[in-house]
Amino acid sequence: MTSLQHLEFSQFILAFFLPFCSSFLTVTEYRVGNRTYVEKFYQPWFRKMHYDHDRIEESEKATSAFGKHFVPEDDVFVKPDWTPRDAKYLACMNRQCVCPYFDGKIIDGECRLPSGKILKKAHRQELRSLSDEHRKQIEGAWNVMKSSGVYNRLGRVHKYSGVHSGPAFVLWHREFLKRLELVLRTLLPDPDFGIPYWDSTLDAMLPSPKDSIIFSELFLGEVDEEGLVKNGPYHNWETMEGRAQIKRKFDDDVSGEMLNNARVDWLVNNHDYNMILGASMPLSTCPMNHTLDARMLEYSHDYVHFFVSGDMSRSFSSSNDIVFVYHHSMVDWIFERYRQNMQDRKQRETEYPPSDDRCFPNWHNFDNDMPLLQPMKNRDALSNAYTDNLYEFAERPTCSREHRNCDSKYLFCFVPEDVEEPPYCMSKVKIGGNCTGFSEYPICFQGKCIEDRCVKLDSLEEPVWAKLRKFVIPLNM
Ligand SMILES: *[C@@H]1O[C@H](CO)[C@@H](O)[C@H](O)[C@H]1NC(C)=O
Ligand SMILES: *[C@@H]1O[C@H](CO)[C@@H](O)[C@H](O)[C@H]1NC(C)=O
Ligand SMILES: *[C@@H]1O[C@H](CO)[C@@H](O)[C@H](O)[C@H]1NC(C)=O
Ligand SMILES: [Cu+2]
Repeated sequence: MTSLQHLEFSQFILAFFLPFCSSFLTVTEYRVGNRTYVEKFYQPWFRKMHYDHDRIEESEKATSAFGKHFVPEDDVFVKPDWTPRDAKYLACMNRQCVCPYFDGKIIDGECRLPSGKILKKAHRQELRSLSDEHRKQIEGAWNVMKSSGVYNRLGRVHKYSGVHSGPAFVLWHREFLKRLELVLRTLLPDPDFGIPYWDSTLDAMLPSPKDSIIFSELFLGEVDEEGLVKNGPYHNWETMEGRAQIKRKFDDDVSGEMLNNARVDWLVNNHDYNMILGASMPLSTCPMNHTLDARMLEYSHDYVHFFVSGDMSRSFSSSNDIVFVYHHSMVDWIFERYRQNMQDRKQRETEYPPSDDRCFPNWHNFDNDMPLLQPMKNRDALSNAYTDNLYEFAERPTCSREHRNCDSKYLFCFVPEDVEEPPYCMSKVKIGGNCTGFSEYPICFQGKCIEDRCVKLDSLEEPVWAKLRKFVIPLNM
Protein backbone atom coordinates (compact mmCIF):
# COMPACT_ATOMS: atom_id res chain seq x y z
CA MET A 1 0.00 0.00 0.00
CA THR A 2 2.97 2.32 -0.44
CA SER A 3 1.23 4.25 -3.20
CA LEU A 4 -1.33 5.46 -0.68
CA GLN A 5 1.26 6.77 1.73
CA HIS A 6 1.77 9.83 -0.45
CA LEU A 7 -1.82 10.87 -0.01
CA GLU A 8 -2.95 12.94 2.89
CA PHE A 9 -5.68 10.79 4.24
CA SER A 10 -6.04 7.73 6.32
CA GLN A 11 -8.12 4.79 5.24
CA PHE A 12 -9.89 1.87 6.81
CA ILE A 13 -10.73 -1.17 4.78
CA LEU A 14 -13.34 -3.74 5.60
CA ALA A 15 -14.55 -6.62 3.48
CA PHE A 16 -17.88 -8.25 4.13
CA PHE A 17 -18.83 -11.74 3.21
CA LEU A 18 -22.26 -12.01 1.61
CA PRO A 19 -23.93 -15.40 1.75
CA PHE A 20 -25.91 -16.16 -1.45
CA CYS A 21 -23.52 -14.15 -3.55
CA SER A 22 -20.07 -15.09 -4.84
CA SER A 23 -18.73 -11.62 -4.23
CA PHE A 24 -17.45 -9.71 -1.28
CA LEU A 25 -18.38 -6.17 -0.41
CA THR A 26 -15.26 -4.15 0.25
CA VAL A 27 -15.78 -0.93 2.15
CA THR A 28 -12.99 1.61 2.33
CA GLU A 29 -13.32 4.67 4.55
CA TYR A 30 -11.15 7.61 3.68
CA ARG A 31 -10.74 10.33 6.25
CA VAL A 32 -9.90 13.61 4.53
CA GLY A 33 -9.49 16.54 6.89
CA ASN A 34 -12.55 16.38 9.15
CA ARG A 35 -14.67 14.38 6.75
CA THR A 36 -15.11 10.70 6.05
CA TYR A 37 -15.72 9.41 2.52
CA VAL A 38 -16.86 5.86 2.00
CA GLU A 39 -16.07 3.83 -1.07
CA LYS A 40 -17.92 0.55 -1.61
CA PHE A 41 -17.27 -2.01 -4.26
CA TYR A 42 -17.90 -5.65 -4.95
CA GLN A 43 -15.03 -7.92 -5.81
CA PRO A 44 -14.83 -11.70 -6.18
CA TRP A 45 -11.19 -12.23 -5.17
CA PHE A 46 -10.79 -11.79 -1.46
CA ARG A 47 -12.86 -12.25 1.62
CA LYS A 48 -10.26 -10.15 3.41
CA MET A 49 -8.85 -7.60 1.03
CA HIS A 50 -5.24 -8.09 -0.10
CA TYR A 51 -3.37 -5.61 -2.24
CA ASP A 52 -0.33 -5.75 -4.52
CA HIS A 53 2.79 -6.76 -2.66
CA ASP A 54 5.88 -4.57 -2.48
CA ARG A 55 9.34 -5.18 -3.81
CA ILE A 56 12.32 -5.37 -1.48
CA GLU A 57 14.55 -2.27 -1.44
CA GLU A 58 18.32 -2.92 -1.59
CA SER A 59 18.59 -1.23 1.80
CA GLU A 60 16.08 -3.69 3.27
CA LYS A 61 17.96 -6.75 2.05
CA ALA A 62 19.53 -7.45 5.43
CA THR A 63 16.43 -6.82 7.56
CA SER A 64 13.77 -8.36 5.31
CA ALA A 65 13.04 -12.00 4.56
CA PHE A 66 14.83 -11.70 1.22
CA GLY A 67 16.95 -14.76 0.52
CA LYS A 68 16.60 -15.99 4.07
CA HIS A 69 15.51 -19.32 5.30
CA PHE A 70 14.16 -18.69 8.75
CA VAL A 71 14.80 -21.27 11.47
CA PRO A 72 14.39 -20.31 15.15
CA GLU A 73 17.56 -19.64 17.11
CA ASP A 74 16.87 -22.37 19.63
CA ASP A 75 16.34 -24.97 16.92
CA VAL A 76 18.06 -28.30 17.53
CA PHE A 77 19.49 -29.07 14.13
CA VAL A 78 19.02 -32.60 12.80
CA LYS A 79 20.64 -33.03 9.42
CA PRO A 80 18.05 -33.71 6.76
CA ASP A 81 18.98 -36.46 4.38
CA TRP A 82 17.84 -39.24 2.11
CA THR A 83 18.78 -42.87 2.67
CA PRO A 84 20.93 -44.29 -0.17
CA ARG A 85 17.91 -46.28 -1.34
CA ASP A 86 15.67 -43.18 -1.36
CA ALA A 87 18.35 -41.18 -3.12
CA LYS A 88 18.64 -43.87 -5.78
CA TYR A 89 14.95 -44.28 -6.59
CA LEU A 90 13.02 -41.18 -5.54
CA ALA A 91 14.66 -39.05 -8.22
CA CYS A 92 13.21 -41.40 -10.87
CA MET A 93 11.05 -39.81 -13.53
CA ASN A 94 9.29 -42.91 -14.81
CA ARG A 95 7.76 -46.12 -13.51
CA GLN A 96 10.41 -48.45 -14.95
CA CYS A 97 13.13 -46.61 -13.07
CA VAL A 98 11.26 -46.59 -9.76
CA CYS A 99 10.02 -50.18 -10.11
CA PRO A 100 12.64 -51.80 -7.82
CA TYR A 101 11.60 -49.35 -5.07
CA PHE A 102 8.23 -51.14 -5.12
CA ASP A 103 9.98 -54.55 -5.27
CA GLY A 104 8.49 -54.92 -8.75
CA LYS A 105 9.89 -56.48 -11.91
CA ILE A 106 9.78 -55.07 -15.41
CA ILE A 107 7.74 -57.37 -17.65
CA ASP A 108 6.88 -56.27 -21.20
CA GLY A 109 7.93 -52.73 -20.34
CA GLU A 110 5.53 -52.51 -17.39
CA CYS A 111 6.37 -52.63 -13.70
CA ARG A 112 4.71 -55.71 -12.21
CA LEU A 113 4.38 -55.59 -8.43
CA PRO A 114 4.69 -58.60 -6.08
CA SER A 115 0.87 -58.45 -5.75
CA GLY A 116 0.58 -59.09 -9.47
CA LYS A 117 -0.71 -55.59 -10.13
CA ILE A 118 0.87 -53.31 -12.71
CA LEU A 119 2.24 -50.06 -11.29
CA LYS A 120 0.24 -47.21 -12.80
CA LYS A 121 0.24 -43.45 -12.43
CA ALA A 122 -0.88 -42.31 -9.00
CA HIS A 123 -4.35 -40.87 -8.89
CA ARG A 124 -4.64 -37.66 -6.84
CA GLN A 125 -8.17 -36.88 -5.64
CA GLU A 126 -9.84 -34.31 -3.47
CA LEU A 127 -9.85 -35.61 0.11
CA ARG A 128 -13.64 -35.49 0.37
CA SER A 129 -14.13 -37.32 -2.93
CA LEU A 130 -12.18 -40.39 -1.86
CA SER A 131 -14.17 -43.32 -0.50
CA ASP A 132 -13.90 -43.63 3.28
CA GLU A 133 -12.05 -46.90 2.82
CA HIS A 134 -9.39 -45.43 0.54
CA ARG A 135 -9.01 -42.34 2.68
CA LYS A 136 -8.43 -44.50 5.73
CA GLN A 137 -5.79 -46.49 3.88
CA ILE A 138 -3.97 -43.28 3.04
CA GLU A 139 -4.26 -42.02 6.64
CA GLY A 140 -2.92 -45.38 7.80
CA ALA A 141 0.08 -45.11 5.48
CA TRP A 142 0.89 -41.58 6.73
CA ASN A 143 0.73 -42.89 10.28
CA VAL A 144 3.15 -45.70 9.45
CA MET A 145 5.51 -43.05 8.05
CA LYS A 146 4.98 -40.90 11.13
CA SER A 147 5.67 -43.60 13.69
CA SER A 148 8.71 -44.95 11.84
CA GLY A 149 10.24 -41.46 11.78
CA VAL A 150 10.22 -41.35 7.98
CA TYR A 151 7.64 -38.56 7.83
CA ASN A 152 9.72 -36.28 10.05
CA ARG A 153 12.93 -37.23 8.24
CA LEU A 154 11.37 -36.13 4.95
CA GLY A 155 9.75 -33.13 6.64
CA ARG A 156 13.24 -31.88 7.59
CA VAL A 157 14.18 -31.77 3.91
CA HIS A 158 11.49 -29.10 3.59
CA LYS A 159 12.33 -27.52 6.94
CA TYR A 160 15.94 -26.78 6.04
CA SER A 161 15.90 -26.70 2.24
CA GLY A 162 12.43 -25.81 1.05
CA VAL A 163 12.56 -23.13 -1.64
CA HIS A 164 10.14 -20.21 -1.30
CA SER A 165 9.59 -16.61 -2.39
CA GLY A 166 10.42 -16.90 -6.06
CA PRO A 167 10.16 -18.79 -9.35
CA ALA A 168 11.44 -22.15 -8.05
CA PHE A 169 8.84 -22.29 -5.28
CA VAL A 170 6.32 -24.30 -7.25
CA LEU A 171 9.03 -26.50 -8.82
CA TRP A 172 10.77 -27.45 -5.58
CA HIS A 173 7.47 -28.39 -4.00
CA ARG A 174 6.44 -30.40 -7.07
CA GLU A 175 9.56 -32.55 -6.82
CA PHE A 176 9.28 -32.83 -3.03
CA LEU A 177 5.67 -34.02 -3.23
CA LYS A 178 6.54 -36.46 -6.00
CA ARG A 179 9.09 -38.10 -3.70
CA LEU A 180 6.81 -38.07 -0.68
CA GLU A 181 4.11 -39.66 -2.83
CA LEU A 182 6.36 -42.49 -3.98
CA VAL A 183 7.18 -43.30 -0.35
CA LEU A 184 3.48 -43.14 0.57
CA ARG A 185 2.50 -45.45 -2.29
CA THR A 186 4.86 -48.22 -1.18
CA LEU A 187 2.84 -48.35 2.06
CA LEU A 188 -0.63 -48.46 0.46
CA PRO A 189 -2.56 -51.65 -0.21
CA ASP A 190 -3.47 -50.00 -3.51
CA PRO A 191 -0.50 -48.02 -4.84
CA ASP A 192 -2.66 -46.40 -7.52
CA PHE A 193 -3.63 -43.72 -5.02
CA GLY A 194 -1.44 -40.66 -4.70
CA ILE A 195 -1.37 -37.68 -2.36
CA PRO A 196 -4.93 -36.37 -2.08
CA TYR A 197 -5.45 -32.65 -2.43
CA TRP A 198 -7.33 -30.28 -0.18
CA ASP A 199 -9.37 -28.01 -2.43
CA SER A 200 -9.92 -25.16 0.01
CA THR A 201 -12.22 -23.36 -2.46
CA LEU A 202 -14.84 -25.79 -1.15
CA ASP A 203 -14.49 -24.18 2.28
CA ALA A 204 -13.95 -20.59 1.15
CA MET A 205 -17.61 -19.58 0.95
CA LEU A 206 -18.75 -21.11 4.24
CA PRO A 207 -19.95 -18.64 6.89
CA SER A 208 -17.04 -19.87 9.02
CA PRO A 209 -14.53 -21.91 6.99
CA LYS A 210 -12.83 -23.33 10.08
CA ASP A 211 -16.13 -25.10 10.92
CA SER A 212 -15.83 -27.15 7.72
CA ILE A 213 -16.06 -30.92 7.97
CA ILE A 214 -12.43 -30.91 6.75
CA PHE A 215 -11.41 -29.70 10.23
CA SER A 216 -13.41 -32.39 12.01
CA GLU A 217 -12.30 -35.66 13.54
CA LEU A 218 -13.15 -37.37 10.24
CA PHE A 219 -10.53 -35.56 8.18
CA LEU A 220 -7.83 -33.30 9.58
CA GLY A 221 -8.91 -33.20 13.22
CA GLU A 222 -10.14 -30.61 15.69
CA VAL A 223 -8.05 -28.43 17.96
CA ASP A 224 -8.23 -27.73 21.69
CA GLU A 225 -8.12 -24.25 23.28
CA GLU A 226 -4.37 -24.07 22.73
CA GLY A 227 -4.71 -24.97 19.08
CA LEU A 228 -3.32 -28.48 19.52
CA VAL A 229 -4.83 -31.13 17.24
CA LYS A 230 -6.71 -33.32 19.68
CA ASN A 231 -8.50 -35.90 17.54
CA GLY A 232 -8.70 -37.40 14.08
CA PRO A 233 -6.16 -39.45 12.15
CA TYR A 234 -3.27 -37.09 12.93
CA HIS A 235 -3.72 -36.45 16.64
CA ASN A 236 -0.61 -36.95 18.72
CA TRP A 237 1.58 -36.34 15.70
CA GLU A 238 4.87 -35.37 17.30
CA THR A 239 6.45 -32.47 15.45
CA MET A 240 10.03 -32.24 14.18
CA GLU A 241 10.69 -29.88 17.10
CA GLY A 242 9.34 -32.40 19.62
CA ARG A 243 5.93 -30.93 20.46
CA ALA A 244 3.46 -33.75 21.14
CA GLN A 245 0.81 -32.42 18.73
CA ILE A 246 0.39 -30.38 15.58
CA LYS A 247 -0.65 -26.78 16.29
CA ARG A 248 -3.25 -24.74 14.37
CA LYS A 249 -4.21 -21.20 15.36
CA PHE A 250 -7.12 -20.26 13.14
CA ASP A 251 -7.96 -16.55 13.23
CA ASP A 252 -4.63 -15.41 14.67
CA ASP A 253 -3.51 -13.97 11.34
CA VAL A 254 -5.87 -11.48 9.65
CA SER A 255 -4.38 -12.17 6.22
CA GLY A 256 -5.42 -15.82 6.38
CA GLU A 257 -7.91 -17.05 3.82
CA MET A 258 -8.79 -20.05 1.70
CA LEU A 259 -8.32 -20.32 -2.04
CA ASN A 260 -11.45 -19.42 -4.00
CA ASN A 261 -12.85 -20.16 -7.43
CA ALA A 262 -12.28 -16.66 -8.78
CA ARG A 263 -8.56 -16.73 -8.02
CA VAL A 264 -8.08 -20.33 -9.12
CA ASP A 265 -9.80 -19.58 -12.46
CA TRP A 266 -7.74 -16.42 -12.84
CA LEU A 267 -4.53 -18.41 -12.34
CA VAL A 268 -5.26 -21.41 -14.54
CA ASN A 269 -6.39 -19.18 -17.43
CA ASN A 270 -3.71 -16.54 -17.06
CA HIS A 271 -1.75 -15.38 -20.11
CA ASP A 272 1.20 -14.27 -18.01
CA TYR A 273 3.34 -17.15 -16.75
CA ASN A 274 4.73 -14.78 -14.13
CA MET A 275 1.48 -15.08 -12.19
CA ILE A 276 2.39 -18.76 -11.67
CA LEU A 277 6.19 -18.70 -11.74
CA GLY A 278 7.15 -15.06 -11.30
CA ALA A 279 9.37 -13.56 -8.65
CA SER A 280 7.19 -13.06 -5.58
CA MET A 281 9.76 -11.23 -3.47
CA PRO A 282 11.91 -9.38 -6.02
CA LEU A 283 14.38 -6.61 -5.30
CA SER A 284 13.41 -3.10 -6.36
CA THR A 285 16.28 -3.32 -8.87
CA CYS A 286 14.56 -6.10 -10.82
CA PRO A 287 13.56 -5.14 -14.40
CA MET A 288 10.15 -6.67 -14.01
CA ASN A 289 7.39 -7.07 -16.53
CA HIS A 290 4.61 -7.73 -14.09
CA THR A 291 3.03 -6.36 -10.95
CA LEU A 292 3.14 -8.21 -7.65
CA ASP A 293 -0.53 -9.00 -7.95
CA ALA A 294 -1.98 -10.32 -4.69
CA ARG A 295 -3.56 -13.17 -6.65
CA MET A 296 -0.21 -14.65 -7.80
CA LEU A 297 0.01 -18.37 -7.05
CA GLU A 298 2.57 -18.17 -4.28
CA TYR A 299 0.69 -15.41 -2.44
CA SER A 300 -2.65 -17.17 -2.78
CA HIS A 301 -0.93 -20.25 -1.37
CA ASP A 302 0.49 -18.19 1.50
CA TYR A 303 -2.93 -17.00 2.65
CA VAL A 304 -4.02 -20.61 3.22
CA HIS A 305 -0.91 -21.19 5.35
CA PHE A 306 -1.84 -18.09 7.35
CA PHE A 307 -5.43 -19.22 7.73
CA VAL A 308 -4.43 -22.48 9.41
CA SER A 309 -1.50 -20.79 11.13
CA GLY A 310 0.30 -22.44 14.06
CA ASP A 311 2.78 -24.84 12.47
CA MET A 312 1.54 -23.79 9.03
CA SER A 313 2.43 -20.14 9.61
CA ARG A 314 6.18 -20.56 8.99
CA SER A 315 7.98 -22.54 6.32
CA PHE A 316 10.36 -24.25 8.77
CA SER A 317 7.45 -25.84 10.67
CA SER A 318 4.68 -26.14 8.08
CA SER A 319 5.51 -29.72 7.08
CA ASN A 320 4.60 -30.78 10.64
CA ASP A 321 0.97 -30.42 9.66
CA ILE A 322 -0.49 -32.92 7.17
CA VAL A 323 -2.50 -29.96 5.84
CA PHE A 324 0.77 -28.78 4.29
CA VAL A 325 0.92 -31.88 2.10
CA TYR A 326 -2.73 -31.74 1.04
CA HIS A 327 -2.58 -28.00 0.39
CA HIS A 328 0.56 -28.36 -1.73
CA SER A 329 -1.07 -31.12 -3.73
CA MET A 330 -3.74 -28.51 -4.57
CA VAL A 331 -1.07 -25.95 -5.47
CA ASP A 332 0.37 -28.56 -7.83
CA TRP A 333 -3.12 -29.10 -9.29
CA ILE A 334 -3.30 -25.36 -10.08
CA PHE A 335 0.17 -25.47 -11.64
CA GLU A 336 -0.74 -28.47 -13.79
CA ARG A 337 -4.13 -27.06 -14.83
CA TYR A 338 -2.39 -23.85 -15.88
CA ARG A 339 0.15 -25.87 -17.91
CA GLN A 340 -2.59 -27.85 -19.66
CA ASN A 341 -4.77 -24.80 -20.34
CA MET A 342 -2.21 -22.22 -21.36
CA GLN A 343 0.98 -23.90 -22.57
CA ASP A 344 1.95 -26.42 -25.22
CA ARG A 345 4.34 -29.25 -24.35
CA LYS A 346 7.40 -27.24 -25.29
CA GLN A 347 6.36 -24.12 -23.38
CA ARG A 348 5.71 -26.22 -20.27
CA GLU A 349 9.36 -27.21 -20.22
CA THR A 350 10.90 -23.88 -21.16
CA GLU A 351 8.88 -20.87 -19.99
CA TYR A 352 10.54 -19.53 -16.88
CA PRO A 353 11.67 -16.13 -15.61
CA PRO A 354 15.21 -15.27 -16.73
CA SER A 355 17.99 -15.62 -14.16
CA ASP A 356 18.84 -12.21 -12.82
CA ASP A 357 20.53 -11.47 -9.51
CA ARG A 358 18.87 -8.07 -9.48
CA CYS A 359 15.62 -10.01 -8.99
CA PHE A 360 15.98 -13.10 -6.84
CA PRO A 361 18.65 -15.30 -5.20
CA ASN A 362 20.43 -17.70 -7.54
CA TRP A 363 18.80 -20.85 -6.14
CA HIS A 364 15.70 -19.83 -8.09
CA ASN A 365 17.63 -19.86 -11.38
CA PHE A 366 16.58 -22.15 -14.21
CA ASP A 367 19.87 -24.09 -14.18
CA ASN A 368 20.42 -24.21 -10.46
CA ASP A 369 20.39 -27.41 -8.38
CA MET A 370 17.36 -27.92 -6.18
CA PRO A 371 18.58 -27.84 -2.58
CA LEU A 372 18.47 -31.37 -1.15
CA LEU A 373 16.57 -32.65 -4.17
CA GLN A 374 19.68 -33.34 -6.23
CA PRO A 375 20.34 -34.40 -8.91
CA MET A 376 17.31 -32.38 -9.97
CA LYS A 377 17.79 -28.87 -11.23
CA ASN A 378 14.95 -26.35 -11.22
CA ARG A 379 14.55 -26.79 -14.98
CA ASP A 380 13.99 -30.54 -14.55
CA ALA A 381 10.84 -29.91 -12.52
CA LEU A 382 9.27 -28.25 -15.56
CA SER A 383 9.40 -31.66 -17.24
CA ASN A 384 6.26 -33.17 -18.73
CA ALA A 385 7.39 -36.51 -17.27
CA TYR A 386 5.75 -35.86 -13.89
CA THR A 387 2.22 -36.12 -15.16
CA ASP A 388 3.08 -38.24 -18.21
CA ASN A 389 4.50 -41.01 -16.05
CA LEU A 390 4.01 -40.66 -12.33
CA TYR A 391 0.73 -39.09 -11.33
CA GLU A 392 -2.48 -37.51 -12.56
CA PHE A 393 -5.18 -35.42 -10.98
CA ALA A 394 -8.86 -36.22 -10.75
CA GLU A 395 -11.07 -33.24 -11.53
CA ARG A 396 -12.10 -31.04 -8.65
CA PRO A 397 -15.63 -31.63 -7.38
CA THR A 398 -18.09 -29.68 -9.51
CA CYS A 399 -21.85 -29.46 -9.96
CA SER A 400 -24.26 -27.71 -12.30
CA ARG A 401 -27.92 -26.66 -12.46
CA GLU A 402 -28.62 -29.96 -14.19
CA HIS A 403 -26.49 -32.11 -11.89
CA ARG A 404 -26.91 -30.59 -8.42
CA ASN A 405 -24.72 -33.14 -6.75
CA CYS A 406 -21.05 -33.14 -5.84
CA ASP A 407 -20.79 -36.92 -5.59
CA SER A 408 -19.62 -36.92 -1.99
CA LYS A 409 -21.59 -37.13 1.25
CA TYR A 410 -19.25 -34.45 2.62
CA LEU A 411 -20.16 -31.86 -0.04
CA PHE A 412 -23.26 -30.12 -1.33
CA CYS A 413 -24.07 -28.14 -4.46
CA PHE A 414 -24.66 -24.44 -3.96
CA VAL A 415 -26.90 -22.86 -6.62
CA PRO A 416 -26.76 -19.04 -6.72
CA GLU A 417 -30.07 -17.24 -7.21
CA ASP A 418 -28.58 -15.28 -10.10
CA VAL A 419 -28.90 -17.62 -13.09
CA GLU A 420 -25.80 -16.07 -14.63
CA GLU A 421 -23.68 -17.44 -11.82
CA PRO A 422 -22.69 -21.08 -12.07
CA PRO A 423 -23.37 -23.43 -9.15
CA TYR A 424 -20.39 -24.75 -7.25
CA CYS A 425 -19.58 -27.38 -4.64
CA MET A 426 -19.18 -26.48 -1.00
CA SER A 427 -18.06 -28.46 1.99
CA LYS A 428 -20.51 -29.51 4.66
CA VAL A 429 -20.10 -28.08 8.13
CA LYS A 430 -19.43 -30.07 11.28
CA ILE A 431 -21.82 -30.31 14.23
CA GLY A 432 -21.77 -27.10 16.24
CA GLY A 433 -20.51 -25.13 13.26
CA ASN A 434 -21.86 -21.91 11.77
CA CYS A 435 -24.42 -22.47 8.97
CA THR A 436 -25.82 -18.90 8.78
CA GLY A 437 -27.59 -18.20 5.52
CA PHE A 438 -27.56 -21.79 4.24
CA SER A 439 -30.45 -23.40 6.12
CA GLU A 440 -32.11 -24.22 2.76
CA TYR A 441 -29.18 -26.46 1.90
CA PRO A 442 -27.98 -29.79 3.34
CA ILE A 443 -25.02 -27.87 4.77
CA CYS A 444 -24.72 -29.77 8.05
CA PHE A 445 -22.98 -33.14 7.98
CA GLN A 446 -25.29 -35.57 9.79
CA GLY A 447 -27.14 -32.61 11.20
CA LYS A 448 -29.57 -29.81 10.60
CA CYS A 449 -29.09 -26.06 10.52
CA ILE A 450 -31.09 -24.68 13.45
CA GLU A 451 -30.71 -21.05 14.53
CA ASP A 452 -27.48 -20.67 12.52
CA ARG A 453 -25.80 -23.72 14.09
CA CYS A 454 -25.42 -27.30 12.92
CA VAL A 455 -27.24 -29.59 15.33
CA LYS A 456 -26.74 -33.33 15.40
CA LEU A 457 -29.53 -35.30 13.74
CA ASP A 458 -30.01 -38.05 16.31
CA SER A 459 -30.41 -35.45 19.05
CA LEU A 460 -33.31 -34.16 16.92
CA GLU A 461 -35.03 -37.43 16.20
CA GLU A 462 -37.25 -37.31 19.28
CA PRO A 463 -37.22 -33.66 20.31
CA VAL A 464 -38.34 -32.96 23.84
CA TRP A 465 -41.32 -30.92 22.68
CA ALA A 466 -42.58 -33.84 20.59
CA LYS A 467 -42.57 -36.11 23.63
CA LEU A 468 -44.22 -33.49 25.79
CA ARG A 469 -46.97 -32.72 23.29
CA LYS A 470 -48.39 -36.19 23.74
CA PHE A 471 -49.24 -35.34 27.32
CA VAL A 472 -50.35 -31.75 26.95
CA ILE A 473 -53.98 -31.14 26.17
CA PRO A 474 -54.20 -28.05 24.00
CA LEU A 475 -56.22 -25.37 25.73
CA ASN A 476 -58.27 -24.41 22.68
CA MET A 477 -59.75 -27.88 22.26
C1 LIG B 1 -11.85 20.35 11.98
O1 LIG B 1 -12.77 20.60 13.01
C2 LIG B 1 -12.23 21.43 14.06
C3 LIG B 1 -13.24 21.48 15.20
O2 LIG B 1 -14.57 21.50 14.71
C4 LIG B 1 -11.88 22.78 13.50
O3 LIG B 1 -11.33 23.61 14.51
C5 LIG B 1 -10.88 22.62 12.36
O4 LIG B 1 -10.63 23.88 11.76
C6 LIG B 1 -11.41 21.64 11.33
N1 LIG B 1 -10.38 21.38 10.36
C7 LIG B 1 -10.61 21.37 9.05
C8 LIG B 1 -9.42 21.04 8.20
O5 LIG B 1 -11.67 21.63 8.57
C1 LIG C 1 -21.60 -17.00 11.45
O1 LIG C 1 -21.07 -16.52 10.24
C2 LIG C 1 -21.57 -15.25 9.84
C3 LIG C 1 -21.03 -14.97 8.46
O2 LIG C 1 -19.64 -15.00 8.42
C4 LIG C 1 -21.17 -14.22 10.89
O3 LIG C 1 -21.68 -12.96 10.51
C5 LIG C 1 -21.71 -14.63 12.24
O4 LIG C 1 -21.26 -13.75 13.22
C6 LIG C 1 -21.28 -16.04 12.59
N1 LIG C 1 -21.99 -16.46 13.78
C7 LIG C 1 -21.35 -16.91 14.85
C8 LIG C 1 -22.22 -17.26 16.02
O5 LIG C 1 -20.16 -17.05 14.89
C1 LIG D 1 10.98 -8.47 -19.34
O1 LIG D 1 10.75 -8.47 -20.73
C2 LIG D 1 11.92 -8.26 -21.52
C3 LIG D 1 11.49 -8.14 -22.97
O2 LIG D 1 10.65 -9.20 -23.33
C4 LIG D 1 12.88 -9.43 -21.28
O3 LIG D 1 14.07 -9.23 -22.02
C5 LIG D 1 13.22 -9.48 -19.80
O4 LIG D 1 14.04 -10.59 -19.56
C6 LIG D 1 11.95 -9.59 -18.98
N1 LIG D 1 12.29 -9.53 -17.57
C7 LIG D 1 11.81 -10.38 -16.69
C8 LIG D 1 12.30 -10.20 -15.27
O5 LIG D 1 11.03 -11.28 -16.93
CU1 LIG E 1 7.19 -24.84 1.50
